Amino acid sequence: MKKKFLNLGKQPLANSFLSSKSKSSKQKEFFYNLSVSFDTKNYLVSITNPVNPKMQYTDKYAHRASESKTMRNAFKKTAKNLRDKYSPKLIMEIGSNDGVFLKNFPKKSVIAVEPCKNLAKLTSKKFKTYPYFWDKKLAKKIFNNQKKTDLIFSANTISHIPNIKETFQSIEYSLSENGVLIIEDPSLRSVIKSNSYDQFYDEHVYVFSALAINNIAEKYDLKLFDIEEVENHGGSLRYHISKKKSKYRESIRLKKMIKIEKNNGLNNIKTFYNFANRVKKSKKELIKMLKSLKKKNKKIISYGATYKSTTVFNYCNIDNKYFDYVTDTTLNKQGKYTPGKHLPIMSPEEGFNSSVDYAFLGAWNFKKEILNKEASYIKRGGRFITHVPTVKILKK
Ligand code: DWN
Repeated sequence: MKKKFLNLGKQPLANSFLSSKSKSSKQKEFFYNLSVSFDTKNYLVSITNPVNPKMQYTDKYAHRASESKTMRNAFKKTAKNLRDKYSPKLIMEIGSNDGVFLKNFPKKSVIAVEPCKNLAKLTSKKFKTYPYFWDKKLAKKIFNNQKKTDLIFSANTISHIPNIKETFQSIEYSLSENGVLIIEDPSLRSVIKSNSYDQFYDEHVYVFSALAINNIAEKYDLKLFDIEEVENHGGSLRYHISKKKSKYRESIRLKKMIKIEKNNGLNNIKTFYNFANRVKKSKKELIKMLKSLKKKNKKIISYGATYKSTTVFNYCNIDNKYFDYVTDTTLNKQGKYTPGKHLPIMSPEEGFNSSVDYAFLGAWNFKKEILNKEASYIKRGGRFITHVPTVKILKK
């Protein structure tokens, strides 16, 4: 039974960055009601009413996974680890974005699946790319006449697909006998622990836990046999899944993780009601802090036009009363406006200058990288604000 525990109000699509033309157009921006539920039977946390993926993964998809050094390095390391551990001959990635992971493998041994046509166009110059949504039809198209794959990788994508049944059935069809599916997504335990409610937005239909993935895999000819905790995106889990009859056995670290999650109450609705109370408190504290800084005439901007920020800005009602603009390194976000609150986005070269007193860390998941990069800003007295895990001004 699904129980709703968090209401984040009316939200626009996180990828719906507006051009000046669309901002001034009479056509109304699309908003939906963002609430989050917990399934008391399989422990799956999901958005209560997901949006149609065709509205989300268009040829105007803005996010480029290669944009941070942290992620470029993380994907390189993951590719090496997977090569060493599984020696795959054929690797398929579901949601290959700009190819940041697959570029670490020989071109001929990879298959990319990417429904956003602009991204698929980018990678099709480098390797075989299917510009479609991952479903049964596509799995049959790829694997009807060819050997099944021994490694399917999918980072920050499986959590984005509402139809979990078809997703897993199509994976089951595509995997070889001892083939392995690797899923990596933000972990529910990290989200709860760090109060990062902005991990909930239209694209994050699910925030997975080991408990939930274990229950889901069980329903198909699949089993979760191993798990890794990784730092990516504020704390993620990397799930290792195979066919039920594969040679792989359940690892000790998986048993430990299941125990830890139970101890942290990820199988108990009360945990989520408590989380929802902390989210409300976080909103109040952030607004209080921003109001007090504006009273002192401080200039505040936001650093990183993240999809996560869409949730924060629209839930906390943060507009140009508080933030002058947002800076982002992604070329195709620059010159546009943030979804819902319409804050202008500019390049760091243009906007991150000596006039800035405070910068809200929209990309808090890259705190280390950003604080390193912006050491001179901090040295001259500029400060970063974060809401994760609590609302505060970072000293250094
Ligand atoms: O799951 C998803 C994650 C992985 O990526 C997608 N649904 C969409 C997207 O979400 P996000 O926008 O919240 O992800 P990031 O990776 O936190 O976005 C960081 C943004 O900040 C990028 O637009 C790049 C920008 N950035 C910057 O301007 N300066 C990043 C760094 C590190 C910087 O120094």
